[in-house]
Amino acid sequence: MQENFYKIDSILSNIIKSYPIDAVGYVPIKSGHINSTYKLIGDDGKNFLLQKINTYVFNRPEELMDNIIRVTSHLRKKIAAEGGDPSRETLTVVKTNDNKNFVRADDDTFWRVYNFIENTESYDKSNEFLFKKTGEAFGKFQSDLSDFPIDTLFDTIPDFHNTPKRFKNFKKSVENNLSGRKDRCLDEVNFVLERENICPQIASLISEGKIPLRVTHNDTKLNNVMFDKNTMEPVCIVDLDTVMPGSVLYDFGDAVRFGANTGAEDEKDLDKANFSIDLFKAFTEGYMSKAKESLTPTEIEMIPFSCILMTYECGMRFLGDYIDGDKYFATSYPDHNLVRAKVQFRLVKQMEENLLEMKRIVKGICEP
Ligand code: GN1
Ligand code: MG
Repeated sequence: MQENFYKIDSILSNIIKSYPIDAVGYVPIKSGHINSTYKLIGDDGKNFLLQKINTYVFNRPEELMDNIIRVTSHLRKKIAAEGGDPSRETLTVVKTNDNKNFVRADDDTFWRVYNFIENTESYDKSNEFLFKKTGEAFGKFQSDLSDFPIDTLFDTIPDFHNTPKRFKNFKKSVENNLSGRKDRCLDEVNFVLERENICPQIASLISEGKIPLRVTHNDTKLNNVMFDKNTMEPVCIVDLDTVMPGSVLYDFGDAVRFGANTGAEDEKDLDKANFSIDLFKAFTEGYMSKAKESLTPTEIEMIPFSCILMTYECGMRFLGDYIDGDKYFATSYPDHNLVRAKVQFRLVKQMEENLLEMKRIVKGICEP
């Protein structure tokens, strides 16, 4: 059955004319806080995904596309060798009529098109089944890329998960108080400042060479995994914009931040947003079943802490953006970033209380 769609407007039509695509309409896809995404409805039943890249956030879009092409080519070979379907199990960038991977429009906006992966769905709300499968998907992603030549990747957003640097920027935001909102979130500001000592704990392991740089996804949210609607198996990991050299701890910690939360990332009723140790266990089991062999003992040891740090870092980014006046993350209402930050800090607190149990679980799974 054909879904309801809008007629292609002049802006989109101006982009689509650079592609060998005939679209009869589009459906806006509203997940994601950064880019704008549209499903293009093809006149012959073949659909596409069109995205306008936010160049305030991604100011080197050519490099970003180069990373995506390299990583998806590598994955395509792995998937084919395992007898999988590369056109479904990783993203396929559609070339323009003059064989480019993107379009830069006259107004300097930057666009790209992917094949649409049919009969799949992503989830914003976690459960143990989905989250264990998500762990398997990201574990496999990590292990499929473990032999990727990391030096060929651009650092498209330098210091993306450099928490000490994020902390410095946060302090600047508080000092400048551009929005004048600082007084409305003093408790949350103090929550961040009190934890300065945790900021360098992963960054220093990297700079001291105690943990390796790997190809990391850097945005391992549950809703960046597409599941087959019929089999409920994970099919494809999407949103490869932040694929860069990084630590596996970023990917593990960020996945738990989002998926081990019993509520939404922006849950207004804080009582509903709780860290679930069962969800943490489910993800760890799934992830380790695919990636355990490729991790070092130090990485494994730091996994529980990484969840605290990545959740804290994300909360600090939401709060910093709230104080800056919502310049970075898309928001739907004035306090949206503050609500997001409050959820993250509640999770941080609960993870701190559960740290010993998290360590016990990781140990049980990795050293049975
Ligand atoms: C942003 O747009 P989206 O949802 O893919 C952000 C991530 C955050 C995430 C929080 C480039 O990702 O770092 O963790 O929001 N992406 C960028 O939901 O900053
Ligand atoms: Mg993203």
